[in-house]
Amino acid sequence: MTGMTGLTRRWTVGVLGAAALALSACGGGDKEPTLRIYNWSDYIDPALLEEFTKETGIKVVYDTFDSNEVLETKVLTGGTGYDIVAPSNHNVPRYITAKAIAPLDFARLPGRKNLWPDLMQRMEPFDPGGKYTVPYMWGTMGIGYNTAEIAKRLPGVTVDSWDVVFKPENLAKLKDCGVYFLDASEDMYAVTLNYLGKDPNSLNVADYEAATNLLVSLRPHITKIHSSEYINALANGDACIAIGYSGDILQAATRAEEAKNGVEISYVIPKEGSQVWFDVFAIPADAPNKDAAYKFLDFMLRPAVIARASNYTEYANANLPATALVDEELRTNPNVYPTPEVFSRLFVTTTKEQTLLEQVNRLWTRVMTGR
Ligand code: N2P
Repeated sequence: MTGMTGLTRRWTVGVLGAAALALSACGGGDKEPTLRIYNWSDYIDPALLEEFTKETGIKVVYDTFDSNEVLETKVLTGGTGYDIVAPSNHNVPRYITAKAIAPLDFARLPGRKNLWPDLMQRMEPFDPGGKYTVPYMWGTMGIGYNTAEIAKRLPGVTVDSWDVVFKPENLAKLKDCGVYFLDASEDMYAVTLNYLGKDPNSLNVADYEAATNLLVSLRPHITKIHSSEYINALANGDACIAIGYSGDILQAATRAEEAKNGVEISYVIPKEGSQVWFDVFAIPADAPNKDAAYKFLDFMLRPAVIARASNYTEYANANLPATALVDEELRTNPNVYPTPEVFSRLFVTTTKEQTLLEQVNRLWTRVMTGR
């Protein structure tokens, strides 16, 4: 990790490592081809980037974001300088309409044959024929919690319902041990609307107002609304409950285990149902190094490579032959590779018009400020 600007974190992987960085800092190393990736935080095994660099001689500059809202604003504006970006399914149609991402040349992606037909089918409404995107990881939204701390505060309660986080009287009892919600308006409204018995893909602003009223009433009990800090907060005991993304919460559990700090974190997809999402790689229309982007996409399409990415991130990937290569514990975990029963409770977020999103984002400001 070599630097950080705002919400963006940066790693640089050069062919000659530190020496190359020093050279480029004084203007001597600028000749080497560079691939600039903008991906979600905690979403790749850094060793894979090093291997890609070793194999291709392409230096990787790797920046991270932690919400679709941040990514979309940048990519739709253009001129990001990135060669690879990673939006979620429901954002993709807006990128395509805005011509912000480039159609893919399939001839340059022989590894596409490994993509899981079922996953491609699920992406069909967002990117028909997979013309613009290559699915990367997919997962769910749910609740991550510290089993001991929740048992102390909500004795006898099985954490299997959104009631635990969406009933103000429950959340009030958890406030003292740390409560984190995602700062991701579309994702958060989807699960809140679903909890309220409304269409999680409602196009009706009044439904979003009702969801906002609930979230604002919970705000005094929420420690922090943030989309990536909850991993460490759960792992080190600063948070006892979080609404988050499946693999992130599994990573929190792993970090706590590795730290041997006595913290045990569990993940649940609540019984009322939740969102399943699919993150994809795309090449911005104005990407400076499309050649490097294709090389990277095809590298990530190798079953052995993407299986390692899953083992590290604890998210399912979209590569069929890779499944057998994913750690058994992960590929048999229904929270990672959902069974048909779990799948029947999941919904997919649809693409909304910009005008509705603007109204929704204004309402989200009320949630953030608690007013
Ligand atoms: C990775 C979170 C990705 C999930 N930290 C959201 N699509």
